[in-house]
Amino acid sequence: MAEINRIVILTGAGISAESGIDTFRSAGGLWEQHKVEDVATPEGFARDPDLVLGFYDMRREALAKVEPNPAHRALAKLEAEFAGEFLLVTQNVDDLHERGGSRQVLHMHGELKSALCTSCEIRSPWDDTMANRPPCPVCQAPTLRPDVVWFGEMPYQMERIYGALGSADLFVSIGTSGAVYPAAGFVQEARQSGAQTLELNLEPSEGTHFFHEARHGPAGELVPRWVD
Ligand code: BJW
Repeated sequence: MAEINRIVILTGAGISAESGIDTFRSAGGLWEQHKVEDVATPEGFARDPDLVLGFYDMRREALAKVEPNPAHRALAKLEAEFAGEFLLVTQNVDDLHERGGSRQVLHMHGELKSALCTSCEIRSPWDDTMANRPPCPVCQAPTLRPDVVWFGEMPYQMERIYGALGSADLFVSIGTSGAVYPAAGFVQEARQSGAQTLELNLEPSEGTHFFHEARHGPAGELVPRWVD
């Protein structure tokens, strides 16, 4: 293989599964427990904000009880040791990459621990006081929402991501079903630009045939083995 100078990694819910965070589409996953149109669309939030806020409160409480696993730590080690350009893009709203030691993480679907004001568009931390549903700390409007990307909304920092995919030598997708766009299309974007592409997932994803190579098994085993 040619020399690798630029790596883009994409992670999904599967990388946090062994830490004890529910994935979305597995049996018993979040979309079996909740209707996606009720809790992960702007229309659902407009209809019943309390239901949606409760769903994200529950996810935040679950996050407080878990720890990063060897897959998160292996990616932090790769970032620290790799001399070239490295971009870690996650679809996850948890903070397990950061707690596992990653320094730069691009959260394309937002973050559980962040609030977004729909009036002034300022972000603020989602801390314990938020259980009382306070107004925006900056403009005082009662218009705070979870700072996450729902269906029909534009994921964050797409220009930066497509820029990195356009010059990547290696694209690695970890723990994602390939069911949600635009992330599901990153492999084709990277391939078109000449990158080698690798899938590391429990099972073949929906887009597994787009990858040059696919390895299947638990991320907690596959990722450290690949990094070492
Ligand atoms: C393990 C494991 C272990 C288990 N080890 N692996 C075509 C083009 C563009 C858009 C569309 C399109 N067709 C339709 C759309 C619209 C829509 C979409 O994709 N719909 C699909 C259902 C078809 N997309 C959107 O609306 C997006 N916005 C958008 O497209 O804007 C316009 C635009 C166009 C073009 C360019 C740019 C913009 C927004 C999508 C927002 C998704 N939001 C959510 C919720 C976020 C907040 C929250 O967390 O609550 O994001 S939905 C949910 O799915 C969440 C996830 O990030 C996302 C992906 O899920 P993920 O991570 O893949 O999880 P799972 O459960 O699906 O898979 C887990 C995998 O892990 C499985 O394969 C397991 O096997 C594996 N696994 N254990 C390794 N131990």
